[in-house]
Amino acid sequence: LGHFAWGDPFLLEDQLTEEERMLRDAARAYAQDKLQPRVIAAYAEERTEPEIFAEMGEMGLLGVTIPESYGGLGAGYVAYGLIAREVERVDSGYRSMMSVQSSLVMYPIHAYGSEAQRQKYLPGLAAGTLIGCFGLTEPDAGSDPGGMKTRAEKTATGYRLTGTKTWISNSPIADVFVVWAKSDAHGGKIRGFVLDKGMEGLSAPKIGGKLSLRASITGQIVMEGVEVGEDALLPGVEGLKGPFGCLNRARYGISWGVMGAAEYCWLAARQYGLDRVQFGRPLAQTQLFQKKLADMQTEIALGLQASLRVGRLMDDARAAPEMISLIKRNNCGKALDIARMARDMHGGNGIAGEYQVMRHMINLETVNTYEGTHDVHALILGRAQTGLQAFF
Ligand code: TGC
Ligand code: FAD
Repeated sequence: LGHFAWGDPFLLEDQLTEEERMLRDAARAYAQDKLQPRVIAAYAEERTEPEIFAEMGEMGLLGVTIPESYGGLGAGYVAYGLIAREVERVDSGYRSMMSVQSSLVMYPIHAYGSEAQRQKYLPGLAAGTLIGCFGLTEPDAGSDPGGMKTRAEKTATGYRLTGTKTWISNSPIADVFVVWAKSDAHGGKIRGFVLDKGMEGLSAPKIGGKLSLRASITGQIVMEGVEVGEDALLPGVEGLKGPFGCLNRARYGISWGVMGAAEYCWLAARQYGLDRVQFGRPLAQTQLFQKKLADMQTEIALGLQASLRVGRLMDDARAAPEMISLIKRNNCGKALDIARMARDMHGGNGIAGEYQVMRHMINLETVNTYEGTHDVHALILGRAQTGLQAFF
C-alpha cells in the first residue's frame, strides 16, 4: 500500500502534466510574492490596483486558453483552473479580476468575435494593458438574465444601446465592455456588443461600501443611447447561449479557485491548532478539532478531484454545463463551510485581518452568489434529472 500524503490525499500532483505543474508554480510564485503582501491593506482600504492586470499579463496568467497568435498561451482548462486556485488562495477578488478578463471578455471576443475584433482587443487584454468587464446582470435581472431591459436599436450605421448593468466586476476601471442587450434588428434576441471606454453616453460608476470582495472593484455600466458601429456587434452568437457559453468557463474556473481559498483556510486552521495550547495541550490534539480538519481535508480532496475531472472533459470537448453547475455549486458551498469553520477554530484571532480566514469567508459569500447562486445551480441540476423546470 502507498504512503498517505495528508496535504494531497489523492495525489493530485501525479495527475498533472509537466506543463500544468510549471504554469501552476509560476502562478503560485506570483500570487505569493506579489499579491499576498498587498491584499490585507487593499481589502481594508477597499482598493483595487489596476496595475495587477499588467503584472498578470506579463506572467501569462490572462487568457491562458486563448491561442498564442492572439497573445494567450494556448494551454488547456486544467492549467486555467490551477491558476485560478493559486490566485484565489490569496483572495477571491484577485481571481475575480483574472477570470472576468479571461473567461468573460477574452473568451467571447475569441469565440464569437470577428477577426478584426480579435486583432483589436485580444493582444492588449492578454498583456493586461487593456482591462475588460462583462455586463449581463441588471437591477431587475440577476438570476433571470432573460428578463434584461437593455436594448440595442438599429441605426443607419450600427446600433444605439440603452440600459443599465449592475454589479459588474472591473467596470469602473475597464477599457473594454462586453455587454449583452436585446436587439430589435434581430427579433429581440440577445446579442453581444463590445464597447470602448470614453464612448459618448457610456459611464461606469463604482459601487462603494461593499463588505465582501473589497480588493476587486465593482460598478455599474450605464448606457444612455451609446451609438456604436456595426463592428461593435459580436457576429458569432445570438441568444442566451452567448453569455452562458462564457459563464460555463468562468464557473468552471471558480470551482478550482474556491478550493484554493478553502485550502488556505484549512492549512491556517491546522497550523493554528498545532501552535495554540489550551487546557495544557494543543487544540489540534482534541477530537473536535481533528474532526473539523478531517472534514476540511475530505471536501477539498473531493472538490479538487471533481474539478480536475471536469477540466479534462472540457479539454476533450465532452463537459456538459450541468457538470459545471455541480462543481461550481458544491465547491463554493463547501469552501464557504470550510472558511466559516476555520474562522471559528481561530477563536477571537479569527476575526483579525492578519489571520485572513475571515476575509476569505466574507469573500466566499459573493462567490457563492455570483455566476449563478447556489440555489440556481440546484435548480439547473433538478431540471436535468426530473425534466421539470422549477425556475418559475
Ligand atoms: P434556458 O431556457 O435554460 O436557456 C436559454 C438558452 O440558453 C442556453 N443555455 C446554455 N448554453 C450554454 N451553456 C449553458 N450553461 C446554458 N444554459 C442555458 C439554452 O440551451 C437555451 O438556448 P436556446 O438556443 O434554446 O435559446 O434559460 P433560462 O432563461 O430559463 O435560464 C435559467 C437559468 C437559471 C439556468 C439561467 O438564467 C442562469 O444560469 N442564471 C444565473 C445567472 C448568472 O449566472 N449570471 C451571472 C452573471 S456574470 C457574473 O456573475 C460574473 S461574476 C465574475 C467574477 O467577478 O468572477
Ligand atoms: P436574485 O436573482 O434576485 O436572487 C436573490 C435570491 O433569490 C438568491 O438566493 C437566489 O438563489 C434566489 N432565487 C432567485 N431565483 C430563484 C428561483 N427561481 N427559485 C428559488 N430561488 C431563487 N454580474 C455580471 O453580469 N457581471 C459581473 O462581472 C458580475 N460581478 C459581480 C460581482 C459581485 C461582487 C457581485 C456581488 C455580483 C456580480 N455579478 C455580476 C452579479 C451576479 O451574477 C448576481 O448577483 C447573481 O447572478 C444573482 O443575481 P441577483 O443578485 O439579482 O439575485
